[in-house]
Amino acid sequence: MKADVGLVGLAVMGQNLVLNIARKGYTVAVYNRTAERTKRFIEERVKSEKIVPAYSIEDFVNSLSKPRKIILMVKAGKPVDDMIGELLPYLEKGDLIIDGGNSHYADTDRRLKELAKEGILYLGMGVSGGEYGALHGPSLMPGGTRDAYALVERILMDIAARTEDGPCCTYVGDGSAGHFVKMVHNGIEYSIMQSIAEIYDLMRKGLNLSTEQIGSIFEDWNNGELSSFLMEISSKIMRWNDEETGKPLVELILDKAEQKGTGKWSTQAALDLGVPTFSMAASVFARVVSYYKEERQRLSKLYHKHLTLSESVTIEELEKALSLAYFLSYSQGIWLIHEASKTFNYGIDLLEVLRIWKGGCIIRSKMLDFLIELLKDSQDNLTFLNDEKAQKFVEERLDSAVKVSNFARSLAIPSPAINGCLDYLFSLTTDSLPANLIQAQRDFFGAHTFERIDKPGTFHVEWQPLD
Ligand code: NBP
Repeated sequence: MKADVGLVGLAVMGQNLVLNIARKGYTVAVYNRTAERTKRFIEERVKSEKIVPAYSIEDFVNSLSKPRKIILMVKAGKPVDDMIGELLPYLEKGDLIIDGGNSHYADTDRRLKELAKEGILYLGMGVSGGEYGALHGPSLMPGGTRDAYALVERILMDIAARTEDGPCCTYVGDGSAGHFVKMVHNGIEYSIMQSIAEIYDLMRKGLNLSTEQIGSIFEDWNNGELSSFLMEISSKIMRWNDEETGKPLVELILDKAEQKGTGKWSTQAALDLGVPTFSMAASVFARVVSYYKEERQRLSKLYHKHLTLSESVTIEELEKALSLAYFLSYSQGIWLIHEASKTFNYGIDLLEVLRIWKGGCIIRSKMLDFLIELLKDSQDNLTFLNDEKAQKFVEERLDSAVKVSNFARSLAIPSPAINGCLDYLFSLTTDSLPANLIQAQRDFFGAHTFERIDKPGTFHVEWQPLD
């Protein structure tokens, strides 16, 4: 009997996704570039006959029922092109390749076009939820043609996470829509993670709370409006003690944050599309600067920041500040997705995007229900801010967020994500910005012209004699 679906790439994500698919009753053929990894997987984790290993591309492709459906879970970038190149000679028109990795959306568009010429269907699918999600139900963000999606809709719906609103999978849109949405999902993730990290930093350095105490507070918060996957894991991390030393492990972890690129790509896309994702960009830079550990160590001995301490903050104020940061992180991301959908004709339904983020994925949170409510009220409320309920929500938390920001500033504790969120909000809700001076400066040195507020037209002034 032929397999229903094939999967290439048996690292963390691939293995768990295969087990998930097989548990849902499908037969899966598996292949990995390094045969040893396939053997180990079969020996150590596979108990079901529904998972069939293949040790050559030809055997793998031949073991699949037609039209063939092949999920790639290999490292993003060249490995995806390499695998497609190896598969192509054995595929037939109408077969489907699904790239489930974190590919850059421009690569997905290129591959879609190249494969369409060969008659091969292609989906770029965001998969969120890490290894646990892959095994127990991820949030799936497939994009490409509807024909291609129709071939695998049932399987994807079956393996996705479920909430009371249905499976966390939807046809996201045309072209690279799925990978774009997954990329921005990760951009939001960067902003929320950084905001949580900043609050933790303030709690330990500003309020002198122990890691244990911070863990209890995070646990409490996870039962309230901050209820979310990232809050839940942060509370667990705070309570995790190192076996060897008995100390909280988090305090023993080197403060150099790694990144794989999706936050940077989101920021690059935001710059290209003209969307002011202040805190997303700041969170990428926060990871970048963390990497300069030796430089930071040297300079920290040189600079003694004798600042005037601002009024301290309460736990409730920290909670409100973080809640506002969550809200504004989603706001930036949804706006960015909307702008991309317009520019690239993705045809994305933002309500569906919010819905499929409710389960399985890293940025799942209780707040998504509130955002869905706001967007349902007015479909063009892309920042969520154009709504009385949102206005009330923001105003109830703003004082606290500003107090938190001031407290952090006065202690010289960096808080780029929280400040990025505040600058995003303040900039968007300020009628008069100092961009008038920027325009005057541009006209002064470059004759770039300006508009006026008191009459129509384009103006230029000879600010200084040329000779
Ligand atoms: P990795 O991103 O670490 O990739 C390892 C896999 O890629 C192995 O199967 C490896 O085969 C294969 N591979 C490489 Br590397 N180069 C190859 C090539 N030239 N040809 C064929 N195969 C090649 O694995 P992962 O962490 O499971 O992630 C898979 C994808 O899912 C990535 O795009 C990742 O960004 C994305 N993703 C990961 C997570 C997560 O939590 N890890 C979450 C969501 C999405 P080998 O065994 O022969 O070296």
